[in-house]
Amino acid sequence: MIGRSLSDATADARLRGEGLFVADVALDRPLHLAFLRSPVPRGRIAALDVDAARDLPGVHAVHTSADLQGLGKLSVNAVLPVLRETNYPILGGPEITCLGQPIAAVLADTTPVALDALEAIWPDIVEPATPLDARPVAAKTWRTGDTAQAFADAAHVVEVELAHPRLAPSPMEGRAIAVEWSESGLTIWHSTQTPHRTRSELAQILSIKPSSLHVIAPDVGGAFGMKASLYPEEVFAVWAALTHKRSVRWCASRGEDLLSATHGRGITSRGRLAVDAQGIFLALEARISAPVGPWLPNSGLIPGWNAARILPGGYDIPSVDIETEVVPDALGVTGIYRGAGRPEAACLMERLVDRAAQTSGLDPFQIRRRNVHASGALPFRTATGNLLDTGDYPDALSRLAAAAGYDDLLARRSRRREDGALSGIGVAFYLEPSGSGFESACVTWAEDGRVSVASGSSSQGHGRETAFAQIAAEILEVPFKDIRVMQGDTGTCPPGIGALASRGTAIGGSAVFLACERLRARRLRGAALPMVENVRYENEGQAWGYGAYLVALEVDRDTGAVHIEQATCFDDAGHLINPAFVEGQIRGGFAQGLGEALMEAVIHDPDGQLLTGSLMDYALPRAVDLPPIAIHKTEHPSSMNALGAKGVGEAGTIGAPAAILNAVLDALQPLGVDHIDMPLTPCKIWTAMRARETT
Ligand code: SMO
Repeated sequence: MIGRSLSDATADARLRGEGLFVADVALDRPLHLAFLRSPVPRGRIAALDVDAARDLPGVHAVHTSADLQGLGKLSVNAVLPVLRETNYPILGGPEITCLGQPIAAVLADTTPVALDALEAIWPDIVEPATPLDARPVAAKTWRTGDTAQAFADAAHVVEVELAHPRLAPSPMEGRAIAVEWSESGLTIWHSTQTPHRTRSELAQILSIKPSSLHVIAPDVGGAFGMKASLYPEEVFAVWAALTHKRSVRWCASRGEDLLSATHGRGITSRGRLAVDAQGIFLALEARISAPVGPWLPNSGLIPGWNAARILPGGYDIPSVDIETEVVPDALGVTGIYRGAGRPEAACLMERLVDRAAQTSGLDPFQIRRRNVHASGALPFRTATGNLLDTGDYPDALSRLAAAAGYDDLLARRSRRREDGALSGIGVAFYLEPSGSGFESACVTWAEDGRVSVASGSSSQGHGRETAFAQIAAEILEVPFKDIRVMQGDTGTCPPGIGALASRGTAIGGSAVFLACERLRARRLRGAALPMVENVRYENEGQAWGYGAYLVALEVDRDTGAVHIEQATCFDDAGHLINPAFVEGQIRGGFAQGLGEALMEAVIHDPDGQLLTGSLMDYALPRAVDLPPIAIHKTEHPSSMNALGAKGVGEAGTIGAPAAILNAVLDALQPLGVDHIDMPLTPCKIWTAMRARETT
């Protein structure tokens, strides 16, 4: 069963509209929730008159920040040293610290009534009392070797500076929470990646017992990092249910999510690479700056950490000097978004490598093969402390070149260029560390031979239930149809961290695997059914997926439009449980990576107003925007977890932007255009071409 491309057993029901999402959960006479949001990034509320709203028929209550004093704070994964505390305001006021921050909340019999009531609230917002505290909230430096000497000795030094726009993760289902109140406790349906964390964080913030909370992540319509942490609006919904002893529901609109759900990326990075006369890398210097809003989601420090510590990627560079800083702004809260710093690390490194290739007169494949860790060099501890576990990096590059037909592509590019076309080829090598820590599984083998697998990991539509059933079917030699997988429910599933950081199969799957192995061993020793095994599994370290992508494209001289003609992926996701799911992850990740490279950007005007408040303005890629994607794989099992799996959920979002960026700049190289920041829209490309033509 392991290694077979079964289709997702849960997909059919969702496709037919038979799924259960938070908006579908039946509640008894719930109060519906709507938030008045700050129209400015920063300010002070001089007056906030809610009486008229409170008096409207159908309005049950209106709350402001004064009602929510003394609550606890969200915990933060301190992957970087934290330099100062941040707050976790549930409702903003009197100080407003962020655009779109909720400053008043209406609870009403229906959503339309709640929304109407917002119109009856008139906030008087004046200049903020204090300026934005722009001191970094976290920072770290990594230094090894004599970087200054290496730069002094270098035959060439190349430099790159990149400004990544902020991106809106935009899962199909927005943020949503439904809270059922009863005397004995709350049942909470939450569209989340981390149901157990929802329970523990709510208990901590609201000072209540975790045992009084039952959290269910039902069908979750995508998340991409945006639903890995609790939002103030969601804490408010639970607080309101407790306060009013009523059930409460909140489902964010698309506009609310674009404005106030976490944004990803937004990082700026600078790098310098020292290269010797043979094109060997000597030293890397990098400076990363990651924006954060006024409060930190659980994983709020991850992007700034990953964007730095994943450098220098898969390359063997003896000296590094890398600094990262996480710096506040008031444009909106940022957090993890599929890739979470990995794409930023890949883009910086891969641009530097292409520049170095140009300067050294080497082919992009040649310079990469010369500088990645040699075959047989892994495991390898990098200067930033990462243990690259398994793989063959030069082999991945060679096999990508062969699979893509690189020599033919080079010949075609030459012909096209002779004809005056702007033809480009881009290559990128990437690393994808998957998460660390624990996940758990409780596997029950019943007397009738059926098996139930309760996992602490959760799913958001990526087929976890099917993959875990494949593991159990393989180890226990039980028919696939006799296996039931439960996840996403704190009432029926053992603890877990959840579905993020490409950890589900590597860690959650390993817990299932080990529980099944123990059951099998007991059975072979003659034990009778029923049997139960509980496993809490902690991996030995991160599994490092990697790969190399190639993109061939043409830029239209007249319009600046990019037409991708070929996309070839070569990935190592370790031991594969379900190859079709792996390819689905790569394809979906590639689509999001293409969106990042070519079209997506959260844009604010100079006053801090959001200009991309709807999907008419924020450009998500559509099916017609995607080229055919050829996916090739290899399997070097990870040594870091029981299954030997590596994450692949983020591969496409890491490899695609770097490869597309390199390909577009390769196409524009004959014009002398050597830098454009993403997204590479026709307008930006056209403007850059024109600037060259007129100078
Ligand atoms: S950005 Mo992912 O959900 O760790």
